[in-house]
Amino acid sequence: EGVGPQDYTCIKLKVVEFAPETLAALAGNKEIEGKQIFMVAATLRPETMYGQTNCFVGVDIKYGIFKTHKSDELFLMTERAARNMAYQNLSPSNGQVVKVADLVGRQLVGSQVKAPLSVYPSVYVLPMDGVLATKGTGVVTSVPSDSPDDYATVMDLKKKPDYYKIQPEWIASFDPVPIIETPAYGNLVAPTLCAQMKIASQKDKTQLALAKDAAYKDGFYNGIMIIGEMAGKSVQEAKPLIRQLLIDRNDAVPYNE
Ligand code: A2H
Repeated sequence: EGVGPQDYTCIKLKVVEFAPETLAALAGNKEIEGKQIFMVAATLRPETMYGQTNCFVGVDIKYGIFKTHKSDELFLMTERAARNMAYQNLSPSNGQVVKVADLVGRQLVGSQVKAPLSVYPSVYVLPMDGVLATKGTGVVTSVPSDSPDDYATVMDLKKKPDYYKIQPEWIASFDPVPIIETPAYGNLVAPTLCAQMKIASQKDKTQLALAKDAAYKDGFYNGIMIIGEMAGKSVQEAKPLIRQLLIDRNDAVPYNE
């Protein structure tokens, strides 16, 4: 965990189709009938959401579906996040946590969600080893163009779909999207850094920590948006504007921990 409070943007990825395993786990559950269910992903880089290619869960992490401040919307995330949200006006009443279903990450893999701003109309839920149950919501939205962790994981999944128990087509045609241009690493910062640093897998933790640092600094201080509503603006300028745009469209909520 970081040293101080972290200001996240929680992106609402609307479930468009649950995987058969999820549906089996939810069979007969009356509480979810007629409700919109969102997988909620905490990010520090809302300006990168144009480049979402999938959503990550930890296969052994326990998730729940929770009532929210809106009667027709349910959030899928860890119970820990639901408890924090209950004190940030994101639950039915202050401090109240209402869980309507229990799920395990592996049951969610293969589900399809709509990722706001993404160039892909819908994306798949896939497994990532390093998702922490103790940070954010336990759901990570994946932007392989700008996050070395996401790119390295996507490479693993493309190389070994059987090992990760996924269908190749859940990721094969979802290429990283150029969304930010930087002088040092071009318009695909994470793939460029991973190639330069010979990072081949999400297991290369030491190298990935260095790449993450370099990508974050170059993207934030020197990046220019090359896609979407803020194209032409610097990342520093675009970040709060895109965050607000997502919140105004009901596609995100502010969240701190
Ligand atoms: B970021 P910090 Cl493009 N477990 O979003 C592991 N990682 C998690 C997580 C969890 N439970 N919850 C959030 N994260 C990731 C975008 C992004 C992110 C880009 C580049 C860098 C980056 C797309 N993924 O983060 O420890 C989320 O990934 C690198 C810092 O609180 C979130 O932002 O600093 C970031 O880690 C939060 O990490």
